[in-house]
Amino acid sequence: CLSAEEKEALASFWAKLAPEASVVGAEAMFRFLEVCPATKSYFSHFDLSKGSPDLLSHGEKIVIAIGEGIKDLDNLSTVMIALTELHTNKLKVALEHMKDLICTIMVTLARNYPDDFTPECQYAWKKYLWMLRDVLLSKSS
Ligand code: ZNH
Repeated sequence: CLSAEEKEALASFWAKLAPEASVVGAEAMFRFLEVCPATKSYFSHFDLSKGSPDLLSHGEKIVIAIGEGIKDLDNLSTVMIALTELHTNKLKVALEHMKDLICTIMVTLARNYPDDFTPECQYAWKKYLWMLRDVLLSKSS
């Protein structure tokens, strides 16, 4: 569970990240596909070259969804209901792949926001993204 300080840290980080959602999201996706090449088959209909329009658009969707969660941390499973259905039941995303994406997202945040991504902030992000992972990969249906 997140403390009030951690929620605040995520909210203020989100204010910086939101305007750059597509560029930062595309970088995270490009890294993810290099670090976890087995997942390229999920995106065979995309242009997977660095900074491609497909990666910008998909990266933005992922980052915006992360932001929707930050705005409503106490209701994460409700906010994510459609994305849980997609990732758990339709795509059947593996836990290992979800972990690799979370890792590449954190590396991308650290690289783009070196001053803001303090160890305390990283801890809050880790806790939040692990909560999100558990919600997106719920086994409840
Ligand atoms: Zn995912 C999709 C988010 C992880 C795979 N995604 C998606 C979307 C979103 C997301 C928002 C869109 C939806 C619509 O359109 O409706 N994801 C997300 C997040 C995360 C994720 C937030 C974490 C954190 N995913 C993931 C992983 C994978 C995936 C790990 C693999 C492995 N997704 C996916 C796919 C899709 C998605 C395949 C579809 C794409 C297209 O478009 O086709």
